[in-house]
Amino acid sequence: MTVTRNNSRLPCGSRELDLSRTHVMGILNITPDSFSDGGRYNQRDAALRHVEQMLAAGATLIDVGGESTRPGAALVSVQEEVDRVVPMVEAINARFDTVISIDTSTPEVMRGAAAVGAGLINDIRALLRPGALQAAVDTGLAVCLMHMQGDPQTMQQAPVYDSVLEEVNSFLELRVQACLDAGIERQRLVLDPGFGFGKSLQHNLELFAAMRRVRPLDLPLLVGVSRKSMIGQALERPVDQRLSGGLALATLAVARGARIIRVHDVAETVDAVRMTEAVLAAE
Ligand code: 9MG
Repeated sequence: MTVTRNNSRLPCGSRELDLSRTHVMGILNITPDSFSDGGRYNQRDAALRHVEQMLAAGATLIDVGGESTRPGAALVSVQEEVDRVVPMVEAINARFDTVISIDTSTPEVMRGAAAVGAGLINDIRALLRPGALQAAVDTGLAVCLMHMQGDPQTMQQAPVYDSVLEEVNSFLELRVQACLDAGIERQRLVLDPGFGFGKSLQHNLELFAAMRRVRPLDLPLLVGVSRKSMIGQALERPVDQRLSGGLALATLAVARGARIIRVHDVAETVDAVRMTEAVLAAE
């Protein structure tokens, strides 16, 4: 099997990612139940310790999110999301030299986080919220455009596709074109098939198997499957027993050319990614 290694670089604000190798993105959720041992300052210290551990384990990006994207999750107000995410990005940027990604669809969060050191906008809604596309243009940051059918409140109720691969590709092509038309350079874009976002187990498996053909404009791919229900359903495992399934999928994603793997379990995934790349390099 031949995996094409393109040597492109992804400009992420004042930093850059070398996409000739695979990067592990560590997940940092800043929701009230994430570091619940007291007030906001205690939470910030605990979150920063978590960031430090993920970077020591080999993460090269940290994805900071202030709103849960799990199926059925409640929306938070714009002000609450800004208050959760922006000070955290500022604190990470002051202490660590890493690319900071913001998991948000909210223009105010994009602008606020860009001003204090974020490098990448990771938007599960592909910049479709009013004002989000213009905010991404104005910040000059890299952007990850993800496919989702429906919205997080209802997306898993009864997802239907004629062809999941074709629909994901068509949607991503349209969103890439909207970005290019608005003035976002191709070099700043990353794509994500959106595993678990409005997709049944069968849709997720088909899409994963066909990942090499998710290639509008041959842009780099980000893949997020860590602890997701597709692993739970395939293996009949609760959320705290999905690591092995996640590592298998991370390995398969690297072999299929993914450039960024978004995970909770950084140390284990970094080993799986490095081992896979060592074998691919010897091919
Ligand atoms: C925020 N978030 C949760 N799951 C995700 C996934 O699969 N991809 C991306 N880009 N973001 C995600």
